[in-house]
Amino acid sequence: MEVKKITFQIHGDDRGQLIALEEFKEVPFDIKRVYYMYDTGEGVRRGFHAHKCLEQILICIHGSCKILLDNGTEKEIVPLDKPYEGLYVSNDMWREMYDFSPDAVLMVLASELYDEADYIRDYDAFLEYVNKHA
Ligand code: T46
Repeated sequence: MEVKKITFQIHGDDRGQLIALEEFKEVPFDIKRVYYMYDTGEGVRRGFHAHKCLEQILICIHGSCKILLDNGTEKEIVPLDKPYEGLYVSNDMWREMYDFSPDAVLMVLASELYDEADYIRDYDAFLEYVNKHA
């Protein structure tokens, strides 16, 4: 499976570092929504779903976590621990997020507004969906 990590340009100077993200530049889609998770409890695993029509960039802007990506055939574990690195996650990809450090802040840029109907939360239904759309 091809994992798409994007390294963002760091605008650093003697005051510190700054990352700027613009749609269709660093981020390959129209950014319609931003959300982030923090204070994730020890041992917690989140996600356990795929999307029918959603592109996202996951950035661990503080601390660290791991992302499991599963396209129905292959699985890949991607560690995220750099505020200047984004993980592109397409639709049709089962995802789980885990191993959050206590200080982790996982920020997500999304191509669509929140829509519960876009979620596939059952793993067998996900496999059926990807096989049908292969
Ligand atoms: C994804 C992974 C990486 C909203 O009201 N609006 C939102 O935009 C989102 C993302 C969530 N919510 C509500 C829905 C639930 O009541 O927040 C609650 C927690 O959401 P959820 O259980 O879906 O969170 P995760 O961490 O399992 O998954 C999230 C995204 O939902 C999902 O699209 O790809 O992060």
